[in-house]
Amino acid sequence: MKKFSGQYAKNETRSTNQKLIEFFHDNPGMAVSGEDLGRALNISRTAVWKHVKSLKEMGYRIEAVPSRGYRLLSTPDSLIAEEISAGLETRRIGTNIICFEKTDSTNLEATKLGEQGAEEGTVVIADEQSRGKGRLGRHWESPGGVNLYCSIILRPPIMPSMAPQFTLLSSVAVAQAIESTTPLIPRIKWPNDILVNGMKVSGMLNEMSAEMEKVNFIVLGIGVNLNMRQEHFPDNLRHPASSLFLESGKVINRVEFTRTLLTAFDILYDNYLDAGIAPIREQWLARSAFTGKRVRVSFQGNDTFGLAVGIDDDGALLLEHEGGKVEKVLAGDVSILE
Ligand code: BT5
Repeated sequence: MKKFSGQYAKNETRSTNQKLIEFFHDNPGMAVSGEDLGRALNISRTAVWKHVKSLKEMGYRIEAVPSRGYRLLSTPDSLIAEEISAGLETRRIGTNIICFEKTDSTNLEATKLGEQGAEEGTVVIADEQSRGKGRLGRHWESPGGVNLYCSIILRPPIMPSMAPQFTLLSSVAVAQAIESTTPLIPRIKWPNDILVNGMKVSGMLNEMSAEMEKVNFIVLGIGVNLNMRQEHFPDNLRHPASSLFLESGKVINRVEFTRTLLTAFDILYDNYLDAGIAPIREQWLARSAFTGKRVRVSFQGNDTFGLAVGIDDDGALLLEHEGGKVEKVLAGDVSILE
């Protein structure tokens, strides 16, 4: 598993590459002399040249303008911690970003980090996963170079029974990120899917380490199909699936999408800590794929039918049976009947 360099993105240990990227981002389109860069970064001109070379190897296009210095022409759309952090103005989420070129599962990596005491808001991202996890032991297709696979570590002061609320929070964050980066209209399907035009483009896996009365940490795994093409999808998926590229016809900039998602998440989490789940639940309901529809909920081989009337504050589905009795459903897969 190869970890991209410069994993600590926004703290005291910011690497020189990170500072250089931020400098270029702060001076868009301008040629900056090696001397000025050296002074700003407190390194020699030779060191500047070496760092520019290393950024070029990471996929940055930087031209040397004779007698004027270096100018950034374009940034790579690689999920590199430094690039995601540049311009990311979040309070908690993404203060520490760790990117892998390839790993088994970002949720497994994040769990290991959580056990080692990683700070709240740590984000683990992979370009490719060899054992991407869905719920209930299912597999998440995770080809390299096209999508986003990320896991966020949270340490909220809540009881373990409230942890499913965070699936609501991530669903709303993903939906908002799709709304701000594409013209598409995302719909949320309980408990953990985001649909576009009825097809699954994103799934979430919410895992937790807890004691009886205390959450140690939560790992929120989020997979979003950004630029996946038809040939990346196997034939045997449970639900029709697609990607934002296939639905919008436009290539999605992965770095920009990731920044947008982390920012949306950060704001919602802040909101949650201040005001609880109620405002997030409202935003979830406004995007619900099936409120008011008849649905089937399958769980462990049993099917329950009813009218989906909403969700409660714990993130449970509210299913109304004939006769008006409302049942709280905590887990399962929903299909819309009709
Ligand atoms: C999910 O499970 O939807 C949770 C997916 C979570 C993935 C993220 S990626 C980052 C983080 N690290 C991980 O290891 N996991 C998380 P579930 O509702 O059980 O749906 C899984 C089912 O969706 C599979 O059985 C397939 O039928 C289908 N599927 C698999 N890959 C897919 C994909 N890329 N797009 C759409 N559907 C997919």
